[in-house]
Amino acid sequence: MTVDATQPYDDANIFAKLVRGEIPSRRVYEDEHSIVFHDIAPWAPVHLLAVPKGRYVSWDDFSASASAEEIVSLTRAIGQAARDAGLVERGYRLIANTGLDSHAEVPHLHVHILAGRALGPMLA
Ligand code: DGP
Repeated sequence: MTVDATQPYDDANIFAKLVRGEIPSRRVYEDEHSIVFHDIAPWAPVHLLAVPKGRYVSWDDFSASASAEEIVSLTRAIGQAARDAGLVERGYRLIANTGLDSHAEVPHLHVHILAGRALGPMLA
C-alpha cells in the first residue's frame, strides 16, 4: 500500500504499535518525543528509522502541526543516532517518504537514515 499523506492517522499502524511497545524493535535512541530503531528490511549496511512518538502520518502534518519540542527532538534524535553509530566520518543520507509518489508504505512519519556504503546519486 502507498500512503496518502492526507489520510487521517491510523492508531493500528505498525509504527504506532512499535512506539507503544506492542511489537519489538532494536532501539538505538529514545527521548520524550522520538525513537530511533533498526529497519527490519535494510536498504544499506546501516539503515535506521527515526520516528516521532506523536500521531503524524507524514512529514506534511508533522511539519505543519508538531510542537517545536517535537521537531527539535526528532532532529536531535537523528543526529545523535548517527553520531552514536559512527556515521559522521563517512556520512549518511536522510529520506522521509511523503505521499503517493514517494512510495511511502507505513502511515506514521519515519525518517530513513542510510549509511555504510557509497550510496550513489539516487536510490531509485
Ligand atoms: P517507507 O517505504 O518509507 O514507508 O518505509 C517503511 C520501512 O519500514 C521499510 O524500510 C521497512 C520498515 N518496516 C516495516 N515494518 C517494520 C517493522 O515492523 N519493524 C521495523 N523495524 N521496520 C519495519
